[in-house]
Amino acid sequence: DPRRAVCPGSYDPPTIGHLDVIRRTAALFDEVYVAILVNPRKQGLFTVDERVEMLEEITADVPGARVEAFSGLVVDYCTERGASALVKGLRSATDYDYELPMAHMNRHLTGVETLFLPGAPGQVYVSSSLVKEVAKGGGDVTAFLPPTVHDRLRKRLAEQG
Ligand code: COD
Repeated sequence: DPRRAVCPGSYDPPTIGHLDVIRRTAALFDEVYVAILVNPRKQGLFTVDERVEMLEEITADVPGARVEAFSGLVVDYCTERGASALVKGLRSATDYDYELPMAHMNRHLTGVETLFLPGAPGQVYVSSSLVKEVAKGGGDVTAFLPPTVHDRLRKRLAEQG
């Protein structure tokens, strides 16, 4: 059976930090499901369909990567896809404190394991929300986004005026 991992997130928008985690996961597993959480209560800057498109574009050259949206519990998504591990990027102790209870809960629920990869050094202070805030204010965020994502962000912010 192929070894499958899931990299879940909001990806609003996906960053170079996210892509680094996805690439490194792909190097360790046969297949990687990049799973975008559909959260009806939280409206993003990008629609879920737009996030799927962006992630498909930036992972086109990543072997074994597939992009999908999911709703509900991430453990149920893992079971449906036959994935034995969740892989998450770790930026700081704050990420760890936030992620550890979920890792325990998810293992309790189905036995799925959570693996943490330390974030790429130049990207660990970056989050999707920080990138959006800085870009809205006119700051340069090219160092943190794949070029195609950067283009889309500029267009979206221009549309919003
Ligand atoms: N470098 C390295 N890692 C990064 C970076 C970066 N620059 N930026 C983000 N990451 C990591 C984050 O630490 C996170 O692990 C992942 O990438 C995704 O980040 P985001 O911001 O896109 O997504 P989040 O944190 O909003 O996603 C949360 C989940 C969707 C993973 C989580 O809420 C979830 O699994 N929800 C599903 C519902 C569920 O099962 N809930 C019960 C859990 S017990």
